[in-house]
Amino acid sequence: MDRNEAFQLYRQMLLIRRFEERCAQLYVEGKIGGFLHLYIGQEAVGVAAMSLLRDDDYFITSYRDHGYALARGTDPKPLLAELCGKATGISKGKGGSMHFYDVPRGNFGGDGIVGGHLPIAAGMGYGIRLRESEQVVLCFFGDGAVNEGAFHEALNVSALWNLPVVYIIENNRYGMGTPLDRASSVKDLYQRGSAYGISRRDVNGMDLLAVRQVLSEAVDLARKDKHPTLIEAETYRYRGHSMSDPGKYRTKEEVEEMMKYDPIYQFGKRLMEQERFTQADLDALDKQILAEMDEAVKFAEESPFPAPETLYEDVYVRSPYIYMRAAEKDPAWAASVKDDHVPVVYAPAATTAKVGS
Ligand SMILES: Cc1ncc(C[n+]2csc(CCOP(=O)(O)OP(=O)(O)O)c2C)c(N)n1
Ligand SMILES: [Mg+2]
Repeated sequence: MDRNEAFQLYRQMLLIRRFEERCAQLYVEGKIGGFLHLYIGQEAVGVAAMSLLRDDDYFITSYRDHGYALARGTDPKPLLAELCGKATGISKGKGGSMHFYDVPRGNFGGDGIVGGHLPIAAGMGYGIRLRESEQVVLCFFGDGAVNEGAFHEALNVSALWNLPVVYIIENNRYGMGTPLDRASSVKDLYQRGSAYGISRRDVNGMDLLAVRQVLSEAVDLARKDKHPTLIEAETYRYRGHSMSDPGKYRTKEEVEEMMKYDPIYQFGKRLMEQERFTQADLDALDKQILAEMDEAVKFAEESPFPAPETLYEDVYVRSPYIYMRAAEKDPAWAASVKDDHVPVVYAPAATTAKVGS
């Protein structure tokens, strides 16, 4: 790897770390609402993965989604604005932390339903097969998702139809407060790929170069031979599941022990041992990133909230249906749906049906 490339990878990991540290601060200040799941500790996986993608490739992930967007090159400003619910956000301030989307960069988003996006990844892979292009899909999820039916459905069709999807389990040892050994009968999660006859690999998710090596083989297999792979990256999250997690299910000692394998520290140390960079180079970069974060915070804070009348825009179905009596009385809603063609089946029934009936 040339010096510049190594520097960029280090930079992206540090950018994610500093970005999310600011997020945690803004959350405590009440400037970020809703849920906030931090990726701190897991940066090597997302950064290694994104470094292998071509511009026209796709990825999709769970709610712990900030790191991939940053590593894929989305500007931190609209990402931070999204977290603050501002109109300048990447999802117009309506998605928040769990729903960063950037389709021009192949980012099909964060998804709040555990395992829910795996069949979508298979569908994206199927689309690639239909178009006969050479794109690939990376699909990231946690160790908690492997016990969802959606995981098995997605792997089965991906194997059956030869879909170019790389499924990446980020095993951070916990699904919320439940340790893996209380949730999974098989502890080596990558072995689950054997049930579907697909390639499978285990990798140290704290080691950027190891992840890159293993993923690069999987991406090649998907691109050239249209074969899916299941990868298990063993990693660790330093922070709670989300900001509201008191973390009582693990000890402080365990977290501190894992921090010794910190992916940013380890990669930086390696670069310095190879005499490619000095501590002063890395410190200067850190300073630069912190300044970039200040600018992003300023941008987010100065941006407006979305106008109330945009509430009904960018939703999948705007048409009236029986549980939207309140909305129907709202003139803003009426104005926003005036051009909708309401399919007959969705037209409000002349009924007195009650919510929940
Ligand atoms: C279908 C479904 N069940 C339960 C939840 C609640 N929930 C949110 S995150 C989570 C834990 C998932 O853990 P894991 O897949 O390991 O991902 P991690 O948070 O560790 O990245 C659970 C159970 C959900 N969002 N969706
Ligand atoms: Mg987990």
